[in-house]
Amino acid sequence: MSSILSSILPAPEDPVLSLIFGFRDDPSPVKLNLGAGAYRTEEGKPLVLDVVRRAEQHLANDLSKNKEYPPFSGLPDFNILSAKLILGDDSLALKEKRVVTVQCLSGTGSLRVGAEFLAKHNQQLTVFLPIPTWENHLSIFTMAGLSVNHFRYYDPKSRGLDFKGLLEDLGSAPSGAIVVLQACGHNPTGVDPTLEQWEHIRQIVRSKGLLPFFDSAYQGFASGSLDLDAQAVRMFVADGGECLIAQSYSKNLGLYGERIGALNIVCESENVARIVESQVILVVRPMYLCPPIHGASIVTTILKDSDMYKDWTIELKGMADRIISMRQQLYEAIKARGTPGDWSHIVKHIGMFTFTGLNEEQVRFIAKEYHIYMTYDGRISMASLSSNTVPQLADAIHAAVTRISY
Ligand code: KET
Repeated sequence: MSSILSSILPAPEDPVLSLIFGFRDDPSPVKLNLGAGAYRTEEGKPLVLDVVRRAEQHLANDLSKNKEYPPFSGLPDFNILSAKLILGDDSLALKEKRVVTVQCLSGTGSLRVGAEFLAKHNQQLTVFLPIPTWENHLSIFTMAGLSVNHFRYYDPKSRGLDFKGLLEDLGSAPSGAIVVLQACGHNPTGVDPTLEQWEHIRQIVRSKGLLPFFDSAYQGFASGSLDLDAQAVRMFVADGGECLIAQSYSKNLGLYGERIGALNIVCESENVARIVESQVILVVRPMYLCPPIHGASIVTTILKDSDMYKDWTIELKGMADRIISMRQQLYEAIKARGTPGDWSHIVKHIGMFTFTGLNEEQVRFIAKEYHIYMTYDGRISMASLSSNTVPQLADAIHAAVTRISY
């Protein structure tokens, strides 16, 4: 009998997986994984937020809850509360019922549903991604059938924003093209535009008739404030134009494995929104019928209850502040070692990640000699560091920079 499956070629080696395997197979007791974008406590452990535990207990005790299918677009209360969280309680677009919100499988699922919807309905099938960006963006938009183009974002020299390059590239994008913008805490660089720069970006996006698609994976995780981290999105929504927003609760509520998020599509009128919603459901239904309810029930319980909501904002600020303090500690530890180069970008960057500026050879050296693992582009997750591990990383960076050309 001929085999169909045995002739399949293996997938190309994934750099992230080889990093994970390298870490897994390293027998060193001091090994440290800074590659994964997941929050860790000072003790290096995953964190389940207290408020999440309370919400789960509340749900377990509520015997009126059942396990019926939700609507294709997810739990209605979850959708309304999520839209308010990103757009603000007093959002005019929400009052005018111009926003379609669909509960999706976290940020990734929201991006994918949005990309599939656009591939079917947008006239212009080109999407512009920042250089660099979260590597999964490329696969998500390509697999949905859109053709991917890029715009300049990060300047390796200044380790900051290539603002001029960004404006030039968006300025020459074809009208109707989709532009992916990370709402805050840019992954992998840690570099966000200032509010003033966002305003320029907004003007160019609107004057060229581009369609902004925000990826909001880190709301509250960057500055510690849910409202401050939503400012860029709200600026675009306030001008009355169209946009898409993919929301994730993986990081800000630590619900990584619950796969809970939402896609918001801001339309020009209530009528258009109704039609858009009917079409988004046609994307969702043949893919997974409807989303799972547990994660959405946790989020809804917290967003509905003012005490729980308040407690969440305190825990969230605690996580963001710990990350910010890791930045300061790492910067000072590197400075104390007299490591060559300017390392101030570590404290200037924001959010979960920092682009250290280390090259691939240095990253491999650090893994081999210091048992610290990061992605080959030199990205480290600040959220996986602790006061105990900062000296180990500072030693490793110092050795890599002084021994291998920088
Ligand atoms: N957008 C960005 C920018 C992002 O960094 C992630 C995850 C996501 C969306 C999707 O997350 P979700 O859990 O689907 O809501 N980033 C981390 C996860 C990963 O790639 O493994 C990371 O970069 O490490």
